[in-house]
Amino acid sequence: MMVLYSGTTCPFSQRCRFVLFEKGMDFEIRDIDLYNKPEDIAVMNPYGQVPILVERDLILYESNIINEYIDERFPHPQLMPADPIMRARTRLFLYNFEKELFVHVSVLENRNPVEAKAREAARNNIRDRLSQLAPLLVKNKYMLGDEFSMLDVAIAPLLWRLDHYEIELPKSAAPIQKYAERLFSRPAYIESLTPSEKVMRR
Ligand SMILES: N[C@@H](CCC(=O)N[C@@H](CS)C(=O)NCC(=O)O)C(=O)O
Repeated sequence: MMVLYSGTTCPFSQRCRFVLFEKGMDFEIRDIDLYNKPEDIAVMNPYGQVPILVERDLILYESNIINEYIDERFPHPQLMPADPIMRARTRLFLYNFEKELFVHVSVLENRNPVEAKAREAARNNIRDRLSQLAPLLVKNKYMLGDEFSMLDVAIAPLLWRLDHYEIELPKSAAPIQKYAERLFSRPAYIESLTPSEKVMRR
């Protein structure tokens, strides 16, 4: 059985919980206290971070890598596009998300004190980048069109945390809010939430 080591408020861990519940297979989630990390975390992941997925002698870290593995291991419903060109584009998009959005999420998630100025810059960057994505979601139901995909999984935990991070989107980003509600109403999304995440959003 797959075991996911997960942070109860970690957006990257939530991505993996979301995929596990979408697939509806057997797995175990082990909550890790990030303020008091068990020693085996550093043994399994040289960067000392969660999420980590363990299946027999396979140990994986990095949420997107874990999620692609789960998607290939349990192909239904398929979350990466079947077509190689679309799959490559999706990977590129995932990479862009990390470089342009989640690098700033990591600043806001940092447990060591980060300067207020740096936190404010992170919030502004996230707000601006999300606003740029809004036009895409006027006509698209999901990031890639009609089909729910790994891109939606990757971004959902950030959209859930906007209030929590004190990020206010401009009115022009209304399509993002509607899109977010669509993601949040998925049964697997609701199941993926920990009690600490449930209270992040009013
Ligand atoms: N790029 C990683 C980021 C994971 C990450 O930043 N995890 C944080 C919690 S949200 C963590 O484990 N922090 C513990 C630490 O750095 O000591 C991924 O996608 O999995």
